[in-house]
Parts: sequence; C-alpha cells; structure tokens
Amino acid sequence: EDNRVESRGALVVLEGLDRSGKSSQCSRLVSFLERQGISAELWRFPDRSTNVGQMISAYLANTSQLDDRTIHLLFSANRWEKRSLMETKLTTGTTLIVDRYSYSGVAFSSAKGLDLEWCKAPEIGLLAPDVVIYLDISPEKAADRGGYGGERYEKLEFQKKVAESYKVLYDASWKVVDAFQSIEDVEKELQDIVLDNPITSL
Ligand code: 2DT
Ligand code: MG
Repeated sequence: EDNRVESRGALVVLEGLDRSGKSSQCSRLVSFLERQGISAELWRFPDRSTNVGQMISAYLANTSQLDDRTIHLLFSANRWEKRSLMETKLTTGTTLIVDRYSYSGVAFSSAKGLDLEWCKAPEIGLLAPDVVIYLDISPEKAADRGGYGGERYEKLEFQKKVAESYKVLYDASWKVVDAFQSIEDVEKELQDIVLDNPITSL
C-alpha cells in the first residue's frame, strides 16, 4: 500500500569528495528504493552524454583547456539542459538519486579561488533538492583509498581545498554521513535518511 503524502518523486542529492563512495552508494540506494516499490533513477552530474557534457569530460581528462569561469558555466549549463526532464521525472513520481549537483559546482570552482557568490549565481532557478546528503570523509582518508584516476581535480592538495569549500556551503539542513564506515553501514544510514523524508517514506 502506498501511503506517501505526495505522489511526486523526491530529489535526493549526494555530495562529497572524490572517493567518498558517492557513486556506489547512489546505485545501492536506487536498488533499495526499487525493492521498496518506489520508482527511482540514478542521475549524475556532470552528465557526460550531452554535447556540453563532452566538453566537460574533455576538460576533466586534460585534453582541453578552458578558462575557470567558462568551465564553471558549462557545468551549470549541463544542469540547466537536464532541468526540464528532471522536473518531468519528479512530477510523474520518480525519485531521483543524484550523484553531485550544484554544490559540487560551487565547491570545486570556489576552491580555485573564484568568488563564491559569482559561482552560485548561475544555479539560481535550478530545482531545489528535497534532501542533500554529504558523505563525509577527510581528504587524506579518501586519498588513502586509492583509485584516484588521472582526472583534473583528483589530487590531494586540491581535494583539501574542496573540503574547505564544502564547509562554507554546509547548511544545517544537510544530512552528514560518516563515509569512513563500512559500505553497509553507510548504505543503511542513507536508506534511513531517504525513508525518513515525507516524500519517499512508505
Ligand atoms: P565525477 O568524478 O563525479 O564524474 O565528477 N565538478 C562536478 C565540478 O567541478 N563542477 C560541477 O558542477 C560538477 C557536477 C567534481 C567529475 C569532477 O567534476 C567536478 C569532480
Ligand atoms: Mg571523479
């Protein structure tokens, strides 16, 4: 029986440093929701499948160089180009579990020294998340996990700056999960957070 208070889906955003476990936890969360009979999809930003996404991907792979503000606006444009589909999914009852969103946009660009308010401006008008979950791990522990690829930003010194930027963005509404626990313990906490939300609670 479906007792959810609203029939729309929830917009759930996972944020965190590289190697914090976001991607695998997002997949696990989607599988969990589906097992509960809740329609859910895994989304990620950057969405590298679009034309804009391919420009971003080339930049991250260091095969193209772009001015810091230019790439910032491309990351934002990549969210804008998905906005209407995102809205349709949510209004037709699909919960979206999103691996990175505007907070990554602001955290990574402001970590380069760009003005915080300038970084936030292009995000105004994008859909607001119902839940923001921060997978909390120190940059050192994340780096110890290994598996940094060779992409731009995947360096301990830069990740430390990103961690500081996330602290500036932190809002009391965020759910902070200790990402240094076992995969299963993190998974359980995420399930509880999402089921605790009025939109996805059973
Ligand atoms: P993944 O490793 O998750 O694919 O991300 N980034 C991401 C930004 O700088 N701005 C953004 O708006 C977003 C969504 C974070 C690739 C890198 O891109 C960074 C890591
Ligand atoms: Mg990465």
